Amino acid sequence: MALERTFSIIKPDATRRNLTGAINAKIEAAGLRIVAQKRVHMTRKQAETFYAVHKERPFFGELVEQMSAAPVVVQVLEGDNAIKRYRDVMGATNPANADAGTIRKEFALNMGENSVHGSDAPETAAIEIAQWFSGNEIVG
Ligand code: 3AN
Repeated sequence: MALERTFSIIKPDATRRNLTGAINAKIEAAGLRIVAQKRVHMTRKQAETFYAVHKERPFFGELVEQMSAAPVVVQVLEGDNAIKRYRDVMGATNPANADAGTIRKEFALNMGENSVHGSDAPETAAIEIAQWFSGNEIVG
């Protein structure tokens, strides 16, 4: 198995409800190591840049609004097949379709306020990590 890194965000709906520790417990129980972490309040511009791939989608404005409305926790997670492993523990985008035991099943409020983000491929993981962390902030 390949040791990988993925990028994670604990979103405003979760930080507001004081769920950072509960979500980190699920991340660690899934065998992922939190090798970098910081709490930031995204500007609208940062949220627009981060989600630029979705800019034509009808929910883009709402997504940017939600992501910049309150602090988030950005993280780098490391482990065997970290990208898929984290997607599995996150659960489906729509919490109604998420498997039991996943973060979104337990904590997400709806499709938009779904508590966590995780990279979907190695290329996006590398880009997203570099957007938020410099090399010396990641300690594996
Ligand atoms: P995922 O986060 O599961 O990879 P994406 O990449 O399709 O899902 O969507 C990015 C984010 O956009 C989601 N986490 C969610 O916050 C929001 N989103 C996606 N689809 C919808 C939708 N139909 N309505 C509202 N928000 C959405």
